[in-house]
Amino acid sequence: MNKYIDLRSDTVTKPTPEMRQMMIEAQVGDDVYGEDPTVNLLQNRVAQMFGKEAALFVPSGVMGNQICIKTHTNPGDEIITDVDAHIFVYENAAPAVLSGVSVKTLNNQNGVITSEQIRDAIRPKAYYLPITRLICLENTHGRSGGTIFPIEEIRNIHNLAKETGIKMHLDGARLWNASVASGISFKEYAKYFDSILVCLSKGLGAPIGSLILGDFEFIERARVYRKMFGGGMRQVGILAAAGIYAIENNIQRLKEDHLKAKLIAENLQDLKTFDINLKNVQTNMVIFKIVKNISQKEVLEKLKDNGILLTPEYHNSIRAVTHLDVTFEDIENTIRIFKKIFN
Ligand code: TLP
Repeated sequence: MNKYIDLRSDTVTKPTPEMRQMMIEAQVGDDVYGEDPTVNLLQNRVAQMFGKEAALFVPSGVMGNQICIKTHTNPGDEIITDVDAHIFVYENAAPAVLSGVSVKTLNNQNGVITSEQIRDAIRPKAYYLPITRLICLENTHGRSGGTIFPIEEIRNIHNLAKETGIKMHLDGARLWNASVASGISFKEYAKYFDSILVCLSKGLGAPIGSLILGDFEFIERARVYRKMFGGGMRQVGILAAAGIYAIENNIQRLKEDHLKAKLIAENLQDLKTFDINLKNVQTNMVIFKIVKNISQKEVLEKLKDNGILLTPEYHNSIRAVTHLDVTFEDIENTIRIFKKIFN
């Protein structure tokens, strides 16, 4: 079988032999009793990296986001996020189903919503209005092509949140990428949020696993909802070990993924079939907007026939994501094949 160059997502990476070795050697215990030493080690390490009191290992990014929303809110509350946020678009309306909250969505510019927009969106206090309880930001922002949320605007939003008593959650599935690209530390990003989700199973190359971060009290309450949502896991140190390997070895190398995305974008920007916004290529994604009379489906099929996999995106676009399992040679081939098929 021919190997595809799989640029659909950084979630497609497979654990390396070194990572698997750490998984084999992991010490384990029953994590529902809090007795898995490897899970505890991972949680402590990541909490420290982000300057937070505590962390909780969860199976997926979606579960982590939804546990945080549940922990922050009461049924009938409202949360604010942007119209393209993963929490709103790709999580099966879970805030409505699992937390009973409404989602007020704001238009974004390259993934950014501003403190002014949010101020306008906060509900006044009246018994017949939902209570605005939580602001959710996403960094990097997936649907904008991995763009970095500017720290200045995070600070402005944080000030507004403090002033109005509203909590802040960060979907930081790819916060690693934002930090490596911007040079802003995890701690600096983290200090503005009451809860943070980070994923080990994206650019860091672990097969599974995310963590939520917050203060002790928040994480203790979150633990209840992790169990309620079916996320209580047992001898899961074998998975946490992959996470420890990932944070020890695969963070700084994200720079390479970012370089690969830039190479794709810069080399293909002259093709007339697509419009690529180079300014938005800030981390490991490239969005190709189709501007010629060819359907998204046809573009994806042609690429697949030539051994390249990409995903459809909204606004008649397609998305390429670079990651650990694509080599520089794969990138060269991708550029060559694009140039061969499209003009
Ligand atoms: N994103 C996936 C798809 O669901 C779109 C991808 O391929 O990019 N937050 C963000 C910002 C994400 O991009 C994702 C996954 C999640 C949360 C959910 O993580 P998982 O898949 O672990 O539940």
